[in-house]
Amino acid sequence: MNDSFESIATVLTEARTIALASHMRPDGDALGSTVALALHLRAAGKEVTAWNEDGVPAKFRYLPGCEIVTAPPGRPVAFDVVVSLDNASKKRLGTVVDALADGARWINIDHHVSNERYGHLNYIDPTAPATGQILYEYFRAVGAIITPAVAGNLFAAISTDTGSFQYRGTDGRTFRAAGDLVEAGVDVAGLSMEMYDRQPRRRLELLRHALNTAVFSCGGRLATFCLSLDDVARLGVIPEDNEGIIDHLRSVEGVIAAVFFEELEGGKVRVSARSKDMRVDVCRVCTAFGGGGHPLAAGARMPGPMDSAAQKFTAALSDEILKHTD
Ligand SMILES: [Mn+2]
Repeated sequence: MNDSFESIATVLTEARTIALASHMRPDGDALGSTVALALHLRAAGKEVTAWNEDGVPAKFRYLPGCEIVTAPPGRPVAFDVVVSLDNASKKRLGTVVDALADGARWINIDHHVSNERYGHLNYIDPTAPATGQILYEYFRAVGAIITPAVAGNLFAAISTDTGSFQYRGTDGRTFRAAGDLVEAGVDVAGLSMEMYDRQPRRRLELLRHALNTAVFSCGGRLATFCLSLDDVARLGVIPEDNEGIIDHLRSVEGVIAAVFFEELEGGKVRVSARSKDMRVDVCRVCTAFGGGGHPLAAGARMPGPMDSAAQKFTAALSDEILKHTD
């Protein structure tokens, strides 16, 4: 099913101009993977362009070499090859898609089980805990030199996508990669400080609000939280502050699934869902609403208003919980 690392390497070697792209509202895995591959391809003499709809949010500026990633231009540009990273479907690239002229060969490297295999070459490994893990294995397979900067980006990608090496899917393979990356020059304490111990104060205000307004239902097994545009304005939060807030609800004893509903400009509602029980598959529920992701971490965008979206999603997820747990 997957194309080989060798065939991917061949296509990249033959290309002169290469564009890298990852999903909108990027996380550490999307950006760390993008920057790592960009540095590798630049060192190989390629003309590399790396885009994300949101550029590099401030909280990820610690990624070494991240200034290589910019927001896309408003008109299409032609490339020999496009590499899409950590991105389950083309539409999740957002405005980056409009900046990519037709005619490029697409390489799709990802670990989302819901990946739509939209590349000419696809390498999808849902057993990998992060796209950064796949890239690490790719670099090893093709004999690439892993510089300290590449190692830092891959380590950050794996660390953030595994909840700092805690989530299911974190196994010996993950730690072997991490150990190897540390030996390649990662400053673990320094990088971890940047990733986890430099939260802006306004994020704490958001957390305070979330804890004050969270709703527990389904016999305490489901925790939900809504963030309206009014809340966003009042608290002064920006989209990148939202990541990880849901984990505080998920971490409560007895809670099996947690959901975060966020009202977006334009009337849509962004849904982020987490589960900590393999029997409760939030990807299945999100897919029913046009989204996707992983069994234990998934998302969707639903039509508003927020109250009705939250009600519909909560009902579907409650069904999933009641059907599969006792
Ligand atoms: Mn990922």
